[in-house]
This record gives sequence, C-alpha cells and structure tokens, in this order.
Amino acid sequence: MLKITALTILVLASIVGHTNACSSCPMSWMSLGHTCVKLFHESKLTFDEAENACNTYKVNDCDGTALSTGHLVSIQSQDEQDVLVELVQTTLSAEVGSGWDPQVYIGMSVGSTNSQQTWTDGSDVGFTSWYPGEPNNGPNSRGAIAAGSFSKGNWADVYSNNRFAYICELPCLEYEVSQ
Ligand SMILES: [Ca+2]
Repeated sequence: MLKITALTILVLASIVGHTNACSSCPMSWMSLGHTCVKLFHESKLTFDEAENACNTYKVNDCDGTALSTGHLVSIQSQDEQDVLVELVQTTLSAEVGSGWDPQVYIGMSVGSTNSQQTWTDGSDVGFTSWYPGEPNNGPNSRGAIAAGSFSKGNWADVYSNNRFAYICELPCLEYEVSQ
C-alpha cells in the first residue's frame, strides 16, 4: 500500500511546481501562503518608519539586483488574518490585554475618505477585517491589528505617529530548475 507521508507530499508538490506554502523563506521568517512574514517587536516604530524598515529587506537575484522589496504585510484572506493574529497574540502574549492592545502595524493606509484604502505593497484591497465602526480616525490614518481580547485581532485605524510593533512581508523564493 502506498503510504503518503508529509515528505512525499512535499516532494510531489515540488515536482508539480504548485505548492500552497512557501518553500523557501529567509531564516526566522514564517511562510504565509506564497509569501514570507516576520513580526518585529523589539523596537516600536511609526507607520512610515515601519514601512521603511520593511523596504530594507529585499529579494535579490544572483547578481545582487533587487527583484522585489519587502513591505508591511498585506492581508488577502481570513486564513492569512487568522495566522497573523495568532502570531501576534502568541509572540506578544504578555502585552495582550482586555482592550485593543497590542496593536501591530499592517500595510493598510486610509486616504482622505474611509473608502480610500490601499496596501503599501500595491496589492488590491479585497479582504478587510475592520473592527465594527473602524476606520474612524479621519483622513490619512493607518491600519493595525488590534490583538487584545476585546478586539480579537480585528483592525483598528490609528494615527500614523503611534509607535507599534509591525509585520513585514517578502515574496517567497521559489526556484525552478530546468535541465
Ligand atoms: Ca480607529
């Protein structure tokens, strides 16, 4: 009888070339769908500082040419949302309170009206997970996962000069070798 193991599935998936999970994230980065993410929490930054910090991570080709640049994370589905909320609540468990804290920047920018929502990586805004009543901080606010037990990881908009932990996202490195 054919015994299907996780390794078998991995090998088969890599032969077919379609995997659901990223196969090669930089060390200390976590696979999230077709991307890699990392929660930075040792220093708290403003939104712009956090996006700039994410921009310093790049995927380079063999010549060192930047193929892609990191950004604050964009969230495309409930699955991704759930994984990120768990990451935040687990990593920052000592900061999880009964209200909204901790709040952690994601790449969401709210423009001059609440309906003008963009991701810093330029991806389309489809999925959102705003806490009911959010965004409510007026023009040019920024989005954060609000991980406290009250808000349960739904998003709140905040003023961009708030200093928070943040999550960066990088494209996954997938290699195709042809003979
Ligand atoms: Ca708000």
